[in-house]
Amino acid sequence: MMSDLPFTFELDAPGFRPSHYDNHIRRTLSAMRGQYLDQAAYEALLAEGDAPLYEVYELNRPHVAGELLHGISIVHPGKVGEEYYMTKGHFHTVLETAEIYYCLHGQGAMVMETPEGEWAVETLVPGRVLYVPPRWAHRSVNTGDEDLITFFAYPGHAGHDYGTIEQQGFRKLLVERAGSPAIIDNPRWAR
Ligand code: PAN
Ligand code: ZN
Repeated sequence: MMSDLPFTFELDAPGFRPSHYDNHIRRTLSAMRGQYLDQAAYEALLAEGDAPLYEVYELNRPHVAGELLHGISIVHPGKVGEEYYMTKGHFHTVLETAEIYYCLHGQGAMVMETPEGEWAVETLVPGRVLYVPPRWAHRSVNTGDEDLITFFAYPGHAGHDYGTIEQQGFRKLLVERAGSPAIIDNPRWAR
C-alpha cells in the first residue's frame, strides 16, 4: 500500500481558519429545531432570519481506525432565550472512541454525558486541552461574546450518532443567569 505524505497547515490568529481544509460546514438556527429549551424564543429568533450558529472546517481523511479526523470548530456568540449558542452534540457511533479538543479562542464550555447518566461540564479557555473519554457525548457551548474556536481530533472510525441527543437533549443545559453561565437541569431529559 502506498503511504500518504505528511502534511502541515497553519492556524493563525485571529480567525484560526486552517490554511488548508476540505469541507466547510455551516449550521444555522433552523438545524437546531427542538434543541433549545425556550421554544418561543427559538421561533421568534428564527422569524428574524436563519442565523449562523456554528461552523466546522474539516480535513478529509479516510474514516477508518488508525486515522485521525481533525479540524476546527467555531461556535458564534449568541443566545436563544437565556440559553447560549451551542453545537448539536453527539455520541460517537463507536462509543468506545475518545476525542481531544484544544481551545484556541473565546470562552465556553463542553457539556458531556454518558449513556449511564453521568455528566460533566468543563470550561474552555484559550490554551486549555480537553480530553473527552470514550462513551462521553459532547456539545460545545459559547458562553462568551466572541467566537469560541477549538481544534479537535478523533479516531477515523468513530462515526456520529446525533439521534440519541436529538430525542431529548443533554441532561444539563448552560444558560445565562445574572450575567454568568449557570448549569441547569434539562426538563426534557428523562432517561
Ligand atoms: C466535532 C464536532 C463539531 C460540531 O468535530 O462535530 O464541533 O459539532 P456537532 O457535530 O455536534 O454538530 C466532533 O466532536 N467530532 O466528533
Ligand atoms: Zn465528537
